[in-house]
Amino acid sequence: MMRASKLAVLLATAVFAVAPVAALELKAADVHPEGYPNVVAMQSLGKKLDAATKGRLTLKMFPGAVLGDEKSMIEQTQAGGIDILRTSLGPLGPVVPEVNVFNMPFVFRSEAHMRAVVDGPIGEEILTKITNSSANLVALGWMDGGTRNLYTKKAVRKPADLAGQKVRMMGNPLFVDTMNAMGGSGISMGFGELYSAMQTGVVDGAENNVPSYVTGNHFTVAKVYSLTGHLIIPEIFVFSKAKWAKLSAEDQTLIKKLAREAQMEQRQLWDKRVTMDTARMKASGVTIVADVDKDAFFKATQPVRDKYGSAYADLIKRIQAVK
Ligand code: GTR
Repeated sequence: MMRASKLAVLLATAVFAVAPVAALELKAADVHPEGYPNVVAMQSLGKKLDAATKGRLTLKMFPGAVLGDEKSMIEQTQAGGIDILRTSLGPLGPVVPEVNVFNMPFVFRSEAHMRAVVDGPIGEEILTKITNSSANLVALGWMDGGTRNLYTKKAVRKPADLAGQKVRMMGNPLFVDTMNAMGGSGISMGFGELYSAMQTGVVDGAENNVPSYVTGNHFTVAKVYSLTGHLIIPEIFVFSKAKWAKLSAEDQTLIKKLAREAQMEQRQLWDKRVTMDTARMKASGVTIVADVDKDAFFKATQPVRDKYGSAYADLIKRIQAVK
């Protein structure tokens, strides 16, 4: 006769073998609305995940900041309320200070330089730093955030043009310091509050890439877009560490693979979107100021790079060495 313990093991194995693996719907979030390149790329990751796991893992997107501003969404992801978040690296700086190297003014020479850095070993290294930090996040990949330029009601060609202008910056002291060094007065607030803050004159303007300037309707209020190019900030998508730990190693590998694909897909969508939105802002009468003295802004912001970059001098040298 079979021993009772052996029977129990067999029964348990049988139950395990037939029990369906619980389906899991991952909650994804973005401050941008439906149709924005980052949102589309994340939804595409979700569709591939659904297909690869035959519906066991799915993704539900909460776009348009319905779950709050970026700072709050980062906190929700740390706490496990959001599973995947696409955020600018900007507001992640106060949580994981090492990422501030990428947030410094003029640290990248161009968007092509930024892409080469995030696609290579340094990009991987920063993702690992985030994952290994105490932030409770697993960093999965990068997205493109283009080049941030200044927009107010006046043309900005040199630091003196910013005198007395209140400019909204993302929530990270580094950015307030950057705007102050550039000659303006930096005010930190959430992206969602910005449109009405500009309308009511709480701020005179802000700075962002073309798709955000257009999607946020900011181009209807601050109609002069000056190509200061002071920040080229990559965006990132991160996973809640608590939820990540519940996934099998195979699922984790699959998600990492799809994350890399999303990184490349978003880039194609991004380039198209920049072209489309540039045409849109021109058609609606925005003045684009191209003859900006970028060298003057570079020099003016040196104290910011000294303050935030001195601890990472080697890393900065390696970034600069990337072709
Ligand atoms: C955008 C970025 C958002 C958000 C926003 C901002 O370029 O895609 O994630 O950070 O800027 O200025 O708050």
